[in-house]
Amino acid sequence: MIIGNMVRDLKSSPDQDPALETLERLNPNRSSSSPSPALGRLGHPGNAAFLEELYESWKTDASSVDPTWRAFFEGFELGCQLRPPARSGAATPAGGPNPEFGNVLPQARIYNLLFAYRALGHTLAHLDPLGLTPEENSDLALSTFRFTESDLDSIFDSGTLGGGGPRTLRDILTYLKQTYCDHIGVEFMHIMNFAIRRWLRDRMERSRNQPAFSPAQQRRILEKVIAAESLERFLHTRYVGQKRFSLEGGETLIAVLDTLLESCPASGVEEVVIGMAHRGRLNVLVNTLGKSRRKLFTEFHENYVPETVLGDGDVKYHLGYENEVTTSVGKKIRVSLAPNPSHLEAVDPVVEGMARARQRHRDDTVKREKVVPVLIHGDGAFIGQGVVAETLNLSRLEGYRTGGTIHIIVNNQIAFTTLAPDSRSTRYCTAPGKALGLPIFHVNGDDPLAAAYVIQLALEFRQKFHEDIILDIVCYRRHGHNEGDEPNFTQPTLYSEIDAHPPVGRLLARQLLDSGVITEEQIQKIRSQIDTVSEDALRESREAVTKFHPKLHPPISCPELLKEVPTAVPAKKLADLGESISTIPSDFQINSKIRKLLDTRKAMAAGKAPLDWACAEHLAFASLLTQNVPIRLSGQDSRRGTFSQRHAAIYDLRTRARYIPLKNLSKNQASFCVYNSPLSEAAVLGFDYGYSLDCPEMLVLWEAQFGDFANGAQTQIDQYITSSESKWGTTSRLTLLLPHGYHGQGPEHSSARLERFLQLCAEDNMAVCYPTTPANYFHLLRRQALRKILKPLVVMTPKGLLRDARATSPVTDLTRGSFEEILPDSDITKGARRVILCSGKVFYDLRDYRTKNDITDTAILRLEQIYPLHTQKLLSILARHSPEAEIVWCQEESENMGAWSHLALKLQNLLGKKVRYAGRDASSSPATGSLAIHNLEQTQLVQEAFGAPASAKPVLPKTAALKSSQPKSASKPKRKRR
Ligand SMILES: Cc1ncc(C[n+]2csc(CCOP(=O)(O)OP(=O)(O)O)c2C)c(N)n1
Ligand SMILES: [Mg+2]
Repeated sequence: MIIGNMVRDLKSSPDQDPALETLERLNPNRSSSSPSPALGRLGHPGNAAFLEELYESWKTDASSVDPTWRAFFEGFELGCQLRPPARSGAATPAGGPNPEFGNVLPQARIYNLLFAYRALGHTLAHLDPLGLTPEENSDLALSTFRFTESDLDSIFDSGTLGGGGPRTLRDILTYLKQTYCDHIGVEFMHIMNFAIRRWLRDRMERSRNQPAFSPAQQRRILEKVIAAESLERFLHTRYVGQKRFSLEGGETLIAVLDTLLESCPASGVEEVVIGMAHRGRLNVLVNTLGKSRRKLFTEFHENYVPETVLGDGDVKYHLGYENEVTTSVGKKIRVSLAPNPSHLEAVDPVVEGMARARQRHRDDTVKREKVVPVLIHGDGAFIGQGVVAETLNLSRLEGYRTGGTIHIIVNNQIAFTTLAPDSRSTRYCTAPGKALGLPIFHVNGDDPLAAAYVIQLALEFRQKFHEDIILDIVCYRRHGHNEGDEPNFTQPTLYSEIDAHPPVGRLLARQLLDSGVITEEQIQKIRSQIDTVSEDALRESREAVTKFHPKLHPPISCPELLKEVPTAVPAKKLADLGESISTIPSDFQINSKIRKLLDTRKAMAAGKAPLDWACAEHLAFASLLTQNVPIRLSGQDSRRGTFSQRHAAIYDLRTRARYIPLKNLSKNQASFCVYNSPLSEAAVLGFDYGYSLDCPEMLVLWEAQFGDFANGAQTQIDQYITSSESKWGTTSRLTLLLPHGYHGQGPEHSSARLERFLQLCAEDNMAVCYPTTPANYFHLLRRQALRKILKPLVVMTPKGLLRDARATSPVTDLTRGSFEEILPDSDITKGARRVILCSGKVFYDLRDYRTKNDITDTAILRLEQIYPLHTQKLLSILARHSPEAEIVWCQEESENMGAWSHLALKLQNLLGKKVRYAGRDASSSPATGSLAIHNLEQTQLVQEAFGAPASAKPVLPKTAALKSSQPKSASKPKRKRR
């Protein structure tokens, strides 16, 4: 019955974890996903009896129960025998006894104590180099567990603590404090996976979270800290006032990264991909990646002109770098630092994509243990930027996993001039990691050995569980935000403390001197060696710089962008591919509508029915895959397609087993990866961009649900996709599929903001296309995959046209020709007296109007590629028509949107005459919410393109309403359709 009571005690506690503590002990092999039958029973009323049965059995024959039960009963008996005396009336410290523990046996309260320290010990940890000893946490006070000082020498079963066994309460507390309240504070009890929690607990308690480096390792760690300090000091004195975003106060980072690289060979890691922001970047480049000091100092010189970047270049603390680093045991580790823009944390998903691509190249797509992504964050940015949460959310998803990222936060406890109370609503800046159930280690930045210990543990954890982990280095910032910034304006008291605080290198040197690990002479030698290297490099860089002659580079241009790429596919091949993409295993039961769709696809590919968009896309993909071009397509609901058009994945009706025809074309085909992405734009687009950088052989496509949602990833578009070639010389063939087109569905579903992409076009940085036929889309996709040059492609893709009979192609258009940047008019081929230029969907409305109204003097040309504009082709097509022909630009987007503002001046300069605009008026929101108004507007703009007189235009209800509300005195009423 005693045991029965105890289980009841445990169950009666509102805090279930002490019970879990017991349960964990009872069966350490239990994982959260597969509860053991025995523990399953413990959750039921019969569990006390069950325990007693076991207890009896153990008493009769100890070997009749498994070893963990044996340990439990031994401990339990011990606990009962050594039951402490009843409580005296000792005074209770702050917080007072927890009434919940009123009737709980002392041994059970010990388990509660263990649990409490594991969960909350970090609140007492000494984490802040500038801070005082943390205050008492009443939740951890002895009295809370109904113990007093007089219990300290009583012996209890110490549960799972460091291997368990009997210990005095005093020893238990010391053990817990050393492990959880010293220079490492750890949050891990929120992790719901028991196996992980247990592993962490045992790993930490075994070592009491105390580093145990050999003397040589300790000296190496000190050397790294000194190297970090000395580089900063050198730059500070030689380049006074120049921005470098000093690492001072956080130099421990360099020791941590070194320890990480040193630990790689034994963990099977061959490559590390790092993403980081400004802070300490120069230091990481030199002291981690081995970039030469000479090169760095050269970049500081005022005459410096980037050698490798053709265009505008970027500031030195944004540049990327890649190198092979040799560890102390002579093993080589590939280390790269991704270029990053100023926009904090934008680099995160890019690094994840790069890492995944590199894993692919190293044939590491299952365990993902050879390539490790490392993201270094600032405290302000980690909690503040949404892309952090988006990136964390990618970490366990099939299409985006990288086997675990090591996050390191250089937590200098300030963001520019902003302190934590204005920066976050959480205790720690690491809080986003908690949502994912990640282990979070906070470490005092003044203890590089502790931080190095944690990074070793982090790598071990990552390699074992393939999950993200966070190391938060709590440090400070020695100077202002940058070196020209005066921190005393805003943080005078903090900075007087920082001014008085000894550098971390000095503290560690003192510690190692005291423990006899190093001598003063050795330390001096390290310092002087590093300084000599810097001095030599400075001299060399000054010599190198005299050879620089600043000159302006011509803009990048890429005439190949307009070169024809053969993309046709023979009819027989298409028919065969059509067969493959519509064949499903015989034991698959599929939806009858899908069956019909596949049959239609087969007929289309065989030339028996006109091709639609989805079929053309499938055939483009299939033909590329069988030409050995791998494809990755990711986006929200991309497997089916937002408009239920693609159906790249087919599901069995009974089992939901998935079949992807494009993966099953032939034995030797390239891989086809299609993923439904999470509901994120910034992280997913960033990821796919990063992937495309390091997988240039692959056609990587990112698809927006509707084109306008791409603006959630505007940072990735502005800072990476469109400008990275100019800034960093990085190129990519990433393709963006952005559903676009006005169908009267309202402001939010009409526009992919074509104008934004066109505004970003310069120096042949990318192609922006708005194809009108499935055939041209087919050729466009193939061109993008097959041509050698790497340029991003932005495609306005259809919505309504997906099922519009007008927008189909004969299969013969796939078997000949190539992508047409400009489609001439196939009906009015010459002599037109008016030429309407347009792009995309509005073409069909224009053509219908012309047919309906029997107009024979107007040609309609389609700019299928708006950038770069094929001006020669355009001029030669226009030359077939009357030289006096009126040229009209017609678009369905509002005047301040679409392609008009990009093209107006360009066309006028090219043609030497004005181009008339026919389209919606400028508007603040892209489209009307009313279908009726949309239809009226659409009719009107088409009429206008054909020169219909203004009086013939229908009067819109909205216009009338606007007019009546205008004050009488208003001059000429402005036409306003929206
Ligand atoms: C998205 C974004 N917003 C604002 C800034 C301007 N900015 C540059 S550094 C910085 C402070 C960053 O603080 P933290 O993340 O703690 O890094 P620290 O500089 O302290 O290392 C700010 C606000 C930026 N670079 N990016
Ligand atoms: Mg900071």
